[in-house]
Formats: sequence, structure tokens, C-alpha cells
Amino acid sequence: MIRLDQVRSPGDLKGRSVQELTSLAGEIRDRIIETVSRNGGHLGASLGAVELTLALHSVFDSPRDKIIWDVGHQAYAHKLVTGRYERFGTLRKFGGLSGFPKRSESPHDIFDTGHASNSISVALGLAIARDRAGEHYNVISVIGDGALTGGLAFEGLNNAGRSGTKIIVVLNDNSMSISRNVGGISHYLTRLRMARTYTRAKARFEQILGDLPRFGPRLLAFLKRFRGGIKYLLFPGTWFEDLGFKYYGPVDGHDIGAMQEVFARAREMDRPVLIHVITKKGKGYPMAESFPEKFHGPGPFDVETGELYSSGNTPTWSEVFGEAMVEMAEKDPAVVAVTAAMMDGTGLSEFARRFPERFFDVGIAEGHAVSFAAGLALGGMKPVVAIYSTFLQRAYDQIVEDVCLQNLGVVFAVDRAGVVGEDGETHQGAFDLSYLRHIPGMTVMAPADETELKDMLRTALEMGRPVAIRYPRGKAYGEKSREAQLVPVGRARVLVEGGDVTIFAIGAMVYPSVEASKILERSGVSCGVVNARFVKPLDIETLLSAARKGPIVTVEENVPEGGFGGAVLEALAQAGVTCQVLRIAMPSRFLEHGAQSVVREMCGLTAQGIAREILRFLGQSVSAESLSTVQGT
Ligand SMILES: Cc1ncc(C[n+]2csc(CCOP(=O)(O)OP(=O)(O)O)c2C)c(N)n1
Repeated sequence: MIRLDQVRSPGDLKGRSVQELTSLAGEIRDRIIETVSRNGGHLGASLGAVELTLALHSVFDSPRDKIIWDVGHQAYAHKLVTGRYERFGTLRKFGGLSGFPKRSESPHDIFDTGHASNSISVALGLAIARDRAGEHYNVISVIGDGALTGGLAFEGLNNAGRSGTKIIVVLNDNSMSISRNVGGISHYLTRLRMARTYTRAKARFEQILGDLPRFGPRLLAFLKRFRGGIKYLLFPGTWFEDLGFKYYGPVDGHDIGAMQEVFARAREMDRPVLIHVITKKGKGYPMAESFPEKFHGPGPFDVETGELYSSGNTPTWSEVFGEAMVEMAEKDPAVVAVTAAMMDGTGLSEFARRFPERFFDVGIAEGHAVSFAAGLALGGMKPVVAIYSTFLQRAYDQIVEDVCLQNLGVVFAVDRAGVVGEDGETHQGAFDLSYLRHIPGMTVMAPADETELKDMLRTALEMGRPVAIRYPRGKAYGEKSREAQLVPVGRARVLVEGGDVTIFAIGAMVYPSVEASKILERSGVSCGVVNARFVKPLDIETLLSAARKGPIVTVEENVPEGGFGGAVLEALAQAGVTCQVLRIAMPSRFLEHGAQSVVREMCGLTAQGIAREILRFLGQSVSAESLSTVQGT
């Protein structure tokens, strides 16, 4: 019997019996549960894909054969059998293993994934390049039924099927996205799943037809002449076959032997093959099987009880947004919410419960979500589209063409904007200010605290034009909540008066900037702080009056290019004002994973980091003492 700590590479899985691999699956599960319970992570998907991973790696020959994991959140078992067992305890920690496949981490990670639905397209491109080069490896896309709701997956299927290229798609169907999967495709997969009973049903059907005295036998013969015959009648068209794929399934995704057989058959075929594998999300950890949403991507938890370790009572930004949505919806029946498979993550669960007819989970379909919201707005509704900053990148064209060009009243609640933390590069909300700010007609706001988030949501809903409100992951500041008020559009708020330098901060960087000004004061620097509130339109008047006094510092959680600091520079140039400007922002590169606080610190996006940068900028010496004065505030 091989133990997990003896598996150095997938080669060690070759020739092992199903019994050995099944026992290894148990060990892998234990290691995943133990690690995720400490570090947080994508538990359910990874537990569900353990046998699938072992079957793939025991049949195929990675890294010669290329496995592309869609989203990549299910790839923990893959990491464990591809030489990363020892480092697995560092999963998602700063400097440790990434929670997603990373080419820089292992030759077995063929492609950096994190965003859903692209694996078939990537696999097809790779397969065509292989054929052109006269090479003969296999290319396998492993895609979930949730990821299959994304339009990009269909574009991939459409072209892969048509091309006739040798490519294998493993559809890992657990009938769950993060929440229960939605839409017609999900419904269709359920029907295919039912085909397990097809053989029995077919025999019964043939018997019934055969028994019918006059037309029965003739109808039976007629049906059998057609491709798929009775199967098509009972399960109209295996759509994948119509697209050009050889369809195998459904296969039990926890039966290693059964999967090995089908994978070996697929390996020998010289055309597109789709293998439909049925798995259970959270398999092997009863809590995760029973509560798949909670255990999709939990923070640290107690393995015995399944209780998540609490991180205090302060609400998260998403929770504040969700509460505000309920309040707005209570007052205005036109308010509706749209999410792209992130009901819980965006804080909309309570809204969905209270207003099921006004809540739309459209699946992993950000582009569709935005165009759909445009239609809702056109028809007189007030849609709020809640999407994470990085996932909204998928809908850039729809924001430009379908919303802004037509000046429609769609509100974008841009969650996870800024440093995201453990999910790393693919999930950092580093670009939304840049990709939203330049679109004509778009208003871009960022609240400093939860009261302001509620005020901004109310303001945006009253504006009847395209508005984006962006806020980060994690805890808000614990401000007392009150009735939402209107925010004067394009007006900043001066929070601290100061003469030597003025910080213009946006969103979650406002309070750290206020703390930084206190640190600077102790170093003898009089530092004003302005809560900019709007990236667009900018409060030019407040900006110019500060610029007349001295240097300006902008602080934002976005890359500097095209962000808030860029807007300030442009406005100053436009006004013909020459003034020293320091931009403090996320770095101009893809930012690695790690705890949000650690990564923020590394980027200097903390009170002390901001103060340090400003002291350097002003040419003053930076002593540890000067920076430590207001710690704990
Ligand atoms: C473009 C995009 N939108 C949203 C997400 C967030 N997300 C991560 S996993 C997931 C559900 C994926 O479901 P499925 O593919 O069925 O995999 P499962 O978790 O069920 O194994 C979602 C919505 C994402 N990664 N990418």
C-alpha cells in the first residue's frame, strides 16, 4: 500500500490497484480537511474531485498530458499528488502554495486558472498547437457544471466540437455551483443524470411497444433506425453529441475503476470527447456534504463541529450592502438584485429570501448579468448588479455598450475591490477603477465606511444613470447605522485640515489615511485628509484648493495606472496647476496571495505604510519610533 507521503509525482500512482488508490483518496481527504480547517480554502470542490484526480493521474501521463482545471479551486488533490505534499500546509499563506493552479509552482500546473469557464477554449488552443507541432499528448479540460453556465464554456464547446480536434472534456457535475446550480443547462444535466436509469427504462419501453398489437412493433423498428433511437425519445438529444463530441456518461465520479476505464477509452479516441462524471460536493466530510454552500470556501473551522471560527461581530462590507439592499427594496418595488452565482458572497442571501421574485442568480455569466440588467433598467426597474471586481472584468463590453452608451440606470455593486487576500492574483480587485473610470456617463464612488455605503446605494438608485460603487473584501469599520441619506454627487469631504500636505483617499483607504495623518502630526507634519468619495466626477474645487496649499497624496486600492491617482493627475493637468503628487496604490503587477492584512502591509496600504511613504516623499527621515505612536488605533 502506498502512503500519500510517498507519492512524489503522478508516476507513483501508475499500476496501483483501485483498492490502493481508494485508500490514498482517504488520506488525501484527511489532509485537505485538516489544512483547510486551519488556512481556509475551497473545501467542497476539492473533496468532491479526489477520486476524479486519482483516476486522471493514474491513466494520463502528466505533465506530458496536460490537465487544465477550470477555476482551479478543485485542484488540491492534484497538488498533493504532484510533489507538493510537504508544502501543502502553506496553502494560501503568503509565500506558500497558491490555492489555484500556478505555472510558476509546478510543471503539472499547465495553466493559471481562477476565473471560470475558460478551460475548454484554452485546451482547444493547446490541442491545435500540439497537432501543428506534430506532437501526441492528451489535453484534458476538467470543468464543473457551474462553470458550464458561463457563455465562454459554450464558445469553447462550439469550436472544439466543430474542429474535430482530439481533446477531452471532463464535466464534473455535482449539481452545485457555489449555491445550487441554476438554469436550463443545469436542468438538462439533471436529465442526463437520470439516464443511469435509461437502460432499465429502455427495456421496459421496448416491452410496452412490442406488446402493443398493431403499431407497437412498427414504431419500435422505426425508432431504432434513427441514431440513438429510443434514447433520443426518452432523453431528447445528447446535445454534446450534436455539438460534435463523443459523449460518455454519466460515470460515478467516486468510482476510480469506472473512471479509469472511460478515461482509457477516451485516450485512444482521435476526436473531441466529453465525459460526464457525477460527483458529490464535499464528499467524505459530512458537514460539507450537508452544507455545500457554507463549505464551498470556508474560513478556518472546527473539524469536529463544523463551526467556523468567528472573527468578531463587525459586519463585512458585503453584509452591509446586503442589508442596505433589503432596506432599499422595502421602500421601492422597482429595486431588483442580479448576481452571477455569488448570492452568498455578495451578501444577497437575505434579499433573495425576502424578495425571491426580485432576485436573479443568472449563473456564472457576468456578461449576461450586465446586459440583462440593462434590459431590466430599460423596462423601468432599478437593477443592482452585485459582482466581484475581477469577475466584472468579464463584462466590460456590456458595461460600455449596453449600459453606459444608453445611459441606463444600472447600479454596479463592485465587491472585493482592492486587495483580496488568500485567493491571490486571479482575484485581486486591482483594476476596476481603471476599467470603469474612463467610460463616458459612468459615475464611480467608493465608501469610506458602512454608513457611506448605504448612502451611496441610495444615491445611486435615485440617479437613474450608470453608477459603480466599489468596496473591498472583509470587515467594514463598525460605524453606527442610520437611515440612508443622499450624497452630493461629485463632492468630497474634508476630514482633517492640514497645511503641509493633503491626502486624497478613496474608499477603504480613508480611515488608514486619517490614522496616517495622526502619525505625521507627531512627526511635525501638518497633513490634511480628504475623503474623495467620488473617483468620477472628481471634486475639482476641493482638489484645486488643496493643491494651492502644497503637495497632494492620493491613496487607493487599485493599480496606479488609470486609477484614482491618475484621475487627480489628469484633473490637475487639465486645470494647468503644477503641484507635486505622490500616488500610493497597489503595485503595478499581479499581486500574490496571502492574508489581506499581510498583503496590504507589503503594499504599504496601512496607516504606517502611508505615513512612511509621505515622510519619504517630503524628504524627512523615517524612524520606527515616529511610526509606532498610534499603533492599536
Ligand atoms: C468568472 C467567474 N465568476 C465567478 C467565480 C466564482 N466561483 C468560483 S467557483 C464557483 C462555482 C463553480 O461551480 P462548479 O464549476 O460547478 O464547481 P464546483 O465548485 O461545484 O466543483 C464560482 C461561481 C469565478 N471563479 N469566476
